[in-house]
Amino acid sequence: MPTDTTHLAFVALGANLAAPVQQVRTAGEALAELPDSRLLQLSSLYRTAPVGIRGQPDFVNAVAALATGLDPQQLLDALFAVERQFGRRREFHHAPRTLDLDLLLYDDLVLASTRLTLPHPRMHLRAFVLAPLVEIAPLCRIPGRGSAAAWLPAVHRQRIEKLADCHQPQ
Ligand code: PH2
Ligand code: MG
Ligand code: MG
Repeated sequence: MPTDTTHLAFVALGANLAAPVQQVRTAGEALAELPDSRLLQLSSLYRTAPVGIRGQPDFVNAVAALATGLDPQQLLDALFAVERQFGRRREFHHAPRTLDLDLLLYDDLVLASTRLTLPHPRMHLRAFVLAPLVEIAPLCRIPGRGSAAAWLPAVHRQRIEKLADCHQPQ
């Protein structure tokens, strides 16, 4: 349970290797176990075309909302630790990954440090972030960019498909 001051953070989950649906689902469970934090919501899972890279398998993406008492750097470290648990190796920029966890938003904080830029600098250009984010937080605003939902038309050419909910019969 978050203690102290609670902050609202949004985290993007992505995987495109080794059973990505399972990876993202299990990663959602791992986020629920983060120290001093509570998982508020996990979006549906989406199958998405790779953006900015060629010749890689489709991704599975989702977005989580967390209440957390961690500060942004502590939260980033905790996310990297989960990535490592899932066997992530940082081989090269944009290498295929078993699990990628990106901190998108932390309250309405604007930050540019060597390790962390908030809001995530490309989140408003990516359907695989915007669609799950708007699903769980329709009124979400991106500091400096305005309403997240208002960016959706700009990314409508990026292929994205919501996967059936796991509890629904197939
Ligand atoms: N992540 C990237 C680059 N491209 N494309 C999709 N569809 N999903 C991702 O999670 C993704 C990407 C860099 O982390
Ligand atoms: Mg990423
Ligand atoms: Mg990342």
